[in-house]
Amino acid sequence: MMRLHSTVVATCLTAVTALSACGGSAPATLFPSLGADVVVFQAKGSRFVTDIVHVPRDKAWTLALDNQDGLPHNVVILDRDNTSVFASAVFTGSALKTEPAPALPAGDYHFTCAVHPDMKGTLTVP
Ligand SMILES: [Cu+2]
Repeated sequence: MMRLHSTVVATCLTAVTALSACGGSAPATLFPSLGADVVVFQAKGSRFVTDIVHVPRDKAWTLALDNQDGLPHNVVILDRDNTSVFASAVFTGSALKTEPAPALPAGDYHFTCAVHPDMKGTLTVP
């Protein structure tokens, strides 16, 4: 667990450095420097700004949570049956953290925040 934590922090520092290089603003094309397998979830004002998210099928990917609130958020992905298939680490913003996410079979999913169940979004795997 300690090793995973260090990896997340190191990745985060890289992301923050990349952000600074971009002038700190978040353009429509989010964080191109993060890599092709990165899917960004942006939380602001206790809602997911990115409330419709697409993830590639049957392929491991990287979840990036851009938490712009001074509140703890995470991303919990649930399948059709409301079964949690993945929950990312909870952290307080403003910060951006990435972590590995598992390959998902095709289907319709939704996501929420473990701390704020009112935060909702739709995730599709084509
Ligand atoms: Cu939250």
